[in-house]
Amino acid sequence: MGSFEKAKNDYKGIGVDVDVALAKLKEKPISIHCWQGDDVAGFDSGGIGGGIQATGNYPGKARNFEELKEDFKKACSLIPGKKRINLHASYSVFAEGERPNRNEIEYKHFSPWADYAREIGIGIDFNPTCFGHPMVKDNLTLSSPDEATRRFWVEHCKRSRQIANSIGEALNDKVLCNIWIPDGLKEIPADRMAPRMRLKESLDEIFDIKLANVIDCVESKVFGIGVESYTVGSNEFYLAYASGKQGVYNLLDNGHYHPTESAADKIPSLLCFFDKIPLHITRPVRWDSDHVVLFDDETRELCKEIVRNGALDKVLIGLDFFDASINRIAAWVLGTRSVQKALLYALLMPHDKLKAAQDKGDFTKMMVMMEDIKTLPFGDVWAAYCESQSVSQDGEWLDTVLEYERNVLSKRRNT
Ligand code: RNT
Ligand code: ZN
Repeated sequence: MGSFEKAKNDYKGIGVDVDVALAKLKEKPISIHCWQGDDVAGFDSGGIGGGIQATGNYPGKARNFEELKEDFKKACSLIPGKKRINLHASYSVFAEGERPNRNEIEYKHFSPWADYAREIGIGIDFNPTCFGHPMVKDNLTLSSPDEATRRFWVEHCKRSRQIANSIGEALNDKVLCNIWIPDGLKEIPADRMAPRMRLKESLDEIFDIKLANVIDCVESKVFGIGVESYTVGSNEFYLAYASGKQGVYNLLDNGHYHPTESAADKIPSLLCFFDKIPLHITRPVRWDSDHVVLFDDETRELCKEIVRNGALDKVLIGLDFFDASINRIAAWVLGTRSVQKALLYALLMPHDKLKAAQDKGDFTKMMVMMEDIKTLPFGDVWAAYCESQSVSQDGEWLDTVLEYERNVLSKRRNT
């Protein structure tokens, strides 16, 4: 018996059908963030900011549209399953001599991305970019007391939704459009409510019209660098907003909660009320540091909650990390494969049996079963999946990335 056949038998022994698990895994798209490829720099020369930071200076980052596309494609070739690319509005593609401001962008600045996505057979998701721009005043955008500033960002977000809608139309798909803003204060505020009322007003205007190809969502945060004392778009603010606003969803980013909070636990809570949960999977190390996602306990817990609640179609999985200290293509590949492994791990659990043990109050059995699963031959199933998807195995794909580094990345100057 081959090792995969033996693994299948072992999982059958606990009541799990490996083929069913693999069939589900290969249909689940992961939205891979374009911004790992260039440390969130973007093409409109805004750069990063807004309380987030990419640390490190590993050479060879993508400097333009062509390079980012090439790098992303290389990463995709090493990742099994369905993929999407998550774009930020700062990745607009404009003609020589043209430089649209963020409140002037149009679909034409993103149609080259739609062509690319079609060419490599993936979907697109979208985000307005409300950071890294001179119109961010005192770390405020949609909640700014300065009306010109607030209007600028409202216009940017409105246009971003329209662009997302046109991308959806072009690709015959639904595009997730996520609003995250950096707004907050470094110091203890004198007024915590007025900025939130202004944010609410801005959002109401932005979401004023329904767009057929867009899934709208808002992303909260706990704090950012330089904005440690107050975040306008807090968890409670956005959760309440999304509950009251038809068609707007609450995005969970597991880096945006207090370190002892479980982001996984939030998934079944929201599933009681929402038919969709957009999710950013990241790895916060002590703070919202956005390290590369690993096949670790936190990622597994997130995926268990998705799978055991039958929510593979409801939870829209995206990645959100930006590590500039390692090969950026390896970061993409490792982070995405880690999430896929965690999904597979969760798909290979006998959830009905575990739930039954819980309901019967048989916590001994529940605990022992959960522990026994950990030593089953998971790696053999993952290896069989990679083979069936014609992508390199663990232990092999890094060589391909390093060859690309030698031939392509190392030739890039000034990065
Ligand atoms: C920031 C949010 C947000 C960004 C990206 C670049 O804390 O997580 O999602 O990381 O939009
Ligand atoms: Zn995020």
